[in-house]
Amino acid sequence: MKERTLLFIKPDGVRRGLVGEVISRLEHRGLRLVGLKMLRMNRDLAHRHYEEHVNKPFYPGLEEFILSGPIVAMVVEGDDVVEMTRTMMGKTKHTEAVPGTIRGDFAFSTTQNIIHGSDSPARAQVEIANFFKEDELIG
Ligand code: IDP
Ligand code: MG
Repeated sequence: MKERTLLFIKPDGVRRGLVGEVISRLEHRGLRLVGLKMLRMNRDLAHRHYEEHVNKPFYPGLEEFILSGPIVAMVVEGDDVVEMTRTMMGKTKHTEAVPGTIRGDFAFSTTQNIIHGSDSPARAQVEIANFFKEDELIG
């Protein structure tokens, strides 16, 4: 079923010049970009985005990292895109991410793992609204 998801290239991916590489993989897989922007997250947005993690021990380090530089946020559309992009991203932990996935090819840290992707269609709707206004998405 056609759906949308929220992805962003984290500050490590931007610093390491992996923006084009990541977007290429998504485009080559047949996914359609419907929104794209570079921005710096702030504390408020970080809290809203990572609300399920704010009380976890790793959150302070995650927040410091995610605010450490610009990110490139995008909305992509395709059939079953949430599950498909999670597969393309690979596992959260760098030690478990399989080669061929984005994290498996580029990540060498659990926190600094190149890319975020929504983990369910319901969560995607919330996250898209956190980052994009309706008129920034090209139907
Ligand atoms: P996900 O990004 O694969 O959905 P989540 O469990 O939702 O993974 O965690 C969000 C982000 O928080 C991860 O991508 C990673 O940057 C960071 N993170 C998650 N678990 C840990 C951890 O155990 N130590 C350090 N950072 C973590
Ligand atoms: Mg997650």
